[in-house]
Amino acid sequence: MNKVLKIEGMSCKNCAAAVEKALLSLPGVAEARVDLAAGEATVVLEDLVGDKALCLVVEEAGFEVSSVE
Ligand SMILES: [Cu+2]
Repeated sequence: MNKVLKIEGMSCKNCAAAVEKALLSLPGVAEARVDLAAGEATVVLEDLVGDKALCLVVEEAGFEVSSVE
């Protein structure tokens, strides 16, 4: 299962890397890929992971999630 997060506040490669790292730290997240230009992160879930948990780790890393699809 894939989810796409719209993320605000990412401005460079370091931001993208920080978001990827934060998402990968969650159990159940198999892959995390950030598209910096689009302001999006795509996660591949190998387990059920709630939208709230995904938003929380991104927010803890210092960014805002505007939507999860
Ligand atoms: Cu940055």
